[in-house]
Amino acid sequence: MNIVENFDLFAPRLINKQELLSSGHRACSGCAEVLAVRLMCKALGENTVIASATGCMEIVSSMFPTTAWQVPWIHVAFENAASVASGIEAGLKALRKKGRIDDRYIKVVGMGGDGATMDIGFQALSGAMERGHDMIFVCFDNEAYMNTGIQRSSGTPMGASTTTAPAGKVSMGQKTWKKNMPEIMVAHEIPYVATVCPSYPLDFIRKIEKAKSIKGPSYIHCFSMCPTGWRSPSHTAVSIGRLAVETGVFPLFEVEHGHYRLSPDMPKKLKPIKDYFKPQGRFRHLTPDEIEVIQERVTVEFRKLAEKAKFLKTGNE
Ligand SMILES: Cc1ncc(C[n+]2csc(CCOP(=O)(O)OP(=O)(O)O)c2C)c(N)n1
Ligand code: SF4
Ligand SMILES: [Mg+2]
Repeated sequence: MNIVENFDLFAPRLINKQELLSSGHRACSGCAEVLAVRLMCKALGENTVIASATGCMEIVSSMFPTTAWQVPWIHVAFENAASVASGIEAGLKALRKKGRIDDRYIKVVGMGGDGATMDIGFQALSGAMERGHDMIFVCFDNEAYMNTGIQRSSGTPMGASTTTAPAGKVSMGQKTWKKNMPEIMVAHEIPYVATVCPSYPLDFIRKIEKAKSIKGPSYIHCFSMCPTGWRSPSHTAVSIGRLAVETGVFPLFEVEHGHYRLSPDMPKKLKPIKDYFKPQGRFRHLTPDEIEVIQERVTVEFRKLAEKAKFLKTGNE
């Protein structure tokens, strides 16, 4: 059997060919966030209901009277995607109990951008996770309020230039460190937390499938490169995602019932963050001293994470 036949035989088992977010949407060219949503849908499959906060992924996919969604999908307010998802989950449970729907397992998913998840929808998400709903929440983090014009959020990294944290003579851009959302979710003691990046599609799909298989709440934090807001050419989305992982800026890991595991895709030795900054216009203004301060922080944070993962391996360090 030649390689091509092999590929045909095994590829469908790796990635579902069915597109549940169909083409014809209006995302910018090279948008990694919409690629991530496609991968998520492939991993979730048809028996899924999605509640989506307003944001880029809603704007580009549901221009009236059209929709790109091939699964039941509801657009809700900026603040309450997690509340609506938890309500749908409770509703499905009640209908099943009354025998009004069949026994098919339906996964409920809430999704939002970094603004909808880490800032304005944070309270709703915290409540849904704490109440223990059988749902997944996915944050598509493109590190700013993109669809309204690249305003900074608590997901914007230190030193990035945005329209409301512009770099200039008196400012280096964003002056605060990025909120560590995955750790905040781990502190909720939910069964599963993971980070994903569409530049690593198999790792991405495996983690969504795992979240789907878990009864109870899961949280997925997705690195979502945005060529428009990050001032980078549209062909760089996948390579910048790889650089984020290779430099430790966005480590790939999962936390299952409190146990940390680094993804096998994580390199043994991290690249310097200047490699990650270089192709992005939003970091163009940073001085070597400023880059050094950020590098130090990334190194320390990655060490902390690696220590937690090591603890799992050896059990009692
Ligand atoms: C309460 C409220 N405030 C502001 C808005 C306007 N608004 C809609 S989407 C959005 C930005 C969304 O940012 P994010 O969640 O990061 O998603 P992105 O567009 O970056 O994908 C804003 C400010 C709104 N719809 N509701
Ligand atoms: S602004 Fe960014 S996240 Fe939004 S559709 Fe365009 S590339 Fe994607
Ligand atoms: Mg955003």
